[in-house]
Amino acid sequence: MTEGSALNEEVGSPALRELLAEIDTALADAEQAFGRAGDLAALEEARIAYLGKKGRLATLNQRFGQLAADEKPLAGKQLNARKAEIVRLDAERREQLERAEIERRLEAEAVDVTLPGAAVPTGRLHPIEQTRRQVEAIFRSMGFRVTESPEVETEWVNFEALNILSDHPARDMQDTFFTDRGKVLRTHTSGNQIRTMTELEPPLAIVSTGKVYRCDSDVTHSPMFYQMEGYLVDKAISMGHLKGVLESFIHALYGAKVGTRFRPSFFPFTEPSAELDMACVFCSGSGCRVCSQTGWLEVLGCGMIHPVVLRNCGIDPEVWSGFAFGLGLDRITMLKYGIDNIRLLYENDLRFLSQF
Ligand code: 2U9
Repeated sequence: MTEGSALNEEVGSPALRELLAEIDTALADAEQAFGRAGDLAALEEARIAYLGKKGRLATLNQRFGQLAADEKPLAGKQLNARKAEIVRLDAERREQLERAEIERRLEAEAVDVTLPGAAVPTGRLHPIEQTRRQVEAIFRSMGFRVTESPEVETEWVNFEALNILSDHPARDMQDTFFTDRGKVLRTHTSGNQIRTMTELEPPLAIVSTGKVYRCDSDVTHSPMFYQMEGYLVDKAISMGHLKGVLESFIHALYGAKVGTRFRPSFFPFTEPSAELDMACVFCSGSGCRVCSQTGWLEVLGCGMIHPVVLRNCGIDPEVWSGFAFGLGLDRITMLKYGIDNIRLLYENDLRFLSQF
C-alpha cells in the first residue's frame, strides 16, 4: 500500500480536501490497475489512463483553478508526490512484466541440446563410380597409368586398327551407333589403347575407364555402359605376366581366396585370347541362380595383343609383346553386390542407390 495522505482532513477548504482525497484515490486506483495489467500492452493502456496528457492526473491538475492561491502549492506538492509514486509503480510493474515475458519466451524457445540433430541428407558416389575408382586404384598400385580418350571415335580407331574388319558383325549398323559425320560412339574403350600405343613409346602399362555405347538393351545389357580396358607392352611379355596381373586384380577386388580359371576364347585384337572366370562369390562354386548352376562367373576377356594391332600402332611385334584385357564395370559392380538387373544401375532411384 502507498502512504496515506499527509494532510489532516480538517485542513484547507472543502475543495482542497476533496482534491487531495481524489489524488489519493487516483494513486490507489492506479496501483490496482497496474497490478491487474497482465501484459505490457495492458500496462501501457493503464499508464496512459493515469499519466497520459488526458489521463486522470492531468484532469486533477485542471481542478487547481478552483483552489485559493495559498492552497495551490500544497495541492501541487501532493499531486507531484503522488504522480512520482504512480510513475514508480508503473516502472516496477513494467519490470515485472518484462521479466515474465523474457521467462515465457525462454521457456517457449528452449532448445534441448541433448536431442539428436536433424539428419542432413548427403549425396554419395554411384556404385559404378565406386567400382571405377577401386579398380583404377588397384591397377595404379601395380604401376599402371590411367588415361582417357574421346567417346566419339573414327571407325579406324574403334574398329580397323583393332583388326575388326568391315565384314565383322560388330560393324553392323544394328550393333553400333553411327554419327552423321561418319564417326561412331565408341563401342569399347580400346580406342584409348590404339591412341596411346600410337603416340607413346613402349614400355607401356595403361588402363582406361569410361562410357561405351552399343545398340543393345535387356536385363543384362544397357545401350550405354561402363568399361575398363588395360594393356601392358614391354619386351618378352607372356601369358604368365597376364595371368599374374589379372589374378592379383581379382584377388584385390573380391578377396585373396577366390578361385580363378582361364578359358580359351576369341577376339580379333588378341591372339591367343582367353576369358577369366572366378568362383561364384554367392555360392563359393557349388552352383546357384547367379552363376546359372555352373559355380563360375565370367569376369573379363583378355589375351596377348595381336601382332597386327601392334603393327597398326607403329610397334614392332618382333621386338615388343603385350597383353590386354577388358571388362564391364557394370558387370563387376553387379557381381560385387548381387544385382540382377542392370537397369537398376541407371534409373537413379534413391531407394536403390542409398544402399551402396
Ligand atoms: C588393344 C588391344 C587389345 C582389350 C580386350 C576384351 C578382351 C574383352 C569385353 C569384356 C566385357 C568388353 O565390356 S565387355 O563387353 N572385352 O573381352 N577386351 S581383350 O583388348 C585390346 C584392346 C586394345 C589395342
